[in-house]
Amino acid sequence: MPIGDDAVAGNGLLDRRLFLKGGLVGGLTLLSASAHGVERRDWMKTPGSSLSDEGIPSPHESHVKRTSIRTAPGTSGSGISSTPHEHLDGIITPSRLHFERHHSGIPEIRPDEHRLVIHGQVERPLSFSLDSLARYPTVSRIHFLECAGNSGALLMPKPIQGPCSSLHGLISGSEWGGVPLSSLLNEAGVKSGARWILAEGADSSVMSRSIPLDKAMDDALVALYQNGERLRPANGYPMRLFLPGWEGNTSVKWLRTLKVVDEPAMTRDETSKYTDLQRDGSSKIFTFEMGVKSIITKPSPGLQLHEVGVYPISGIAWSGGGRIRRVDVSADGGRSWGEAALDEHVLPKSLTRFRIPWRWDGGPAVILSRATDERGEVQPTRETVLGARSAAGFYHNNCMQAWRVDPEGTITHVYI
Ligand SMILES: Nc1nc2c(c(=O)[nH]1)N[C@H]1C(S)=C(S)[C@@H](COP(=O)(O)O)O[C@H]1N2
Ligand SMILES: [Mo]
Repeated sequence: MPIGDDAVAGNGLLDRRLFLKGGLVGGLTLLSASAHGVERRDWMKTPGSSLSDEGIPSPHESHVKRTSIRTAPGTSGSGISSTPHEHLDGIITPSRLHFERHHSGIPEIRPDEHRLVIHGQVERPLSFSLDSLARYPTVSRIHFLECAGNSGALLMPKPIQGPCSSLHGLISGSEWGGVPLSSLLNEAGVKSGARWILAEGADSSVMSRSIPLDKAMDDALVALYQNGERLRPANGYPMRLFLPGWEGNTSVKWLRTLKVVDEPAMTRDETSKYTDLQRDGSSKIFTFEMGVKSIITKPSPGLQLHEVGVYPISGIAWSGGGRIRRVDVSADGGRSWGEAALDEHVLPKSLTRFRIPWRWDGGPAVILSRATDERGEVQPTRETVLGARSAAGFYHNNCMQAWRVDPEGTITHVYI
């Protein structure tokens, strides 16, 4: 193994192409002389269990669950649950592990009684049942959904310790299927002069957001499907607005009305919440697009390195502005960088999986990743993000995340 020659950056980062050549961890998987593993195990000696009408994960994977469930005092349904990225791979989050954010729990909607109404400044107000909506031309697209509060903990004065999901679990990736909103708006006939749409959900918080008409006519969907099946109740059943690349809050779940209007309605979730407080006391408002960002999911806190040797570093990168162009990784706290390999599916406004091999020599290391999107936007440092912001703000943080690997192989969250 010509590891010395294959170094691309300091402290053991190796050429991403080594993964393609194979043989990197050969020493671990060499078949021993006793050929352990070839003998017939007990599960080969009797027929297996029966068929079932629903697939469930192996009981040996039962620890892979949504994590960090936190609710507002006095409620059981207003809060968050997080995607366990430290246990996942690829770019699609299984629906059962998609993060949740509810402002007043999950409504139990009877689909045959639910309607989507488009009204306000339109030529023809329309009301859709689930069945009538399903007859419109449908598309499916792979996109991330990220809460604006994701990674907000990194703006706290001291690094908060916890698994990757407790810091960055409010992002997930899915294939979303549904009707382009533009076709419904065209049918309703938007009157000239109208510029915004007020979207309202059917939960008891009646969550509402004002959406610029341009976005609604661009790539917005009324989503009915997630990862090939009907939306799950937690994610908006029977229908939700889905705005690719924009803060999760704008993707109004349990969508019931779209009112075409002249001006934003200045709802609670676009004034007192989801705005970015600045040091001078002003607030940035309507900062919809999620910035270019990446996190290393493996190795990460809670996972443990054992013997010295080669490990894959792997993570996810995404940008609300389009495709990921490249991801660089450092194993020496940002002094030197090596370019990671990107998995085959590099899609706009979608999670992109990156990987790079790393030879851990048993010494301390600080690993971090830095994404660049197709517009050339580069993931910023924590200092840059903090910039002019008030310390009280925590939304829309896309700063780089550093993990420290100590000589015992345990991993902690550090600021660099
Ligand atoms: N009606 C309604 N829509 C909503 C919410 C809500 O509480 N009610 N939460 C919003 C927030 S803050 C986010 S981040 C996303 C979360 O979507 P998910 O639960 O499917 O992950 O839904 C958004 N849409
Ligand atoms: Mo959110």
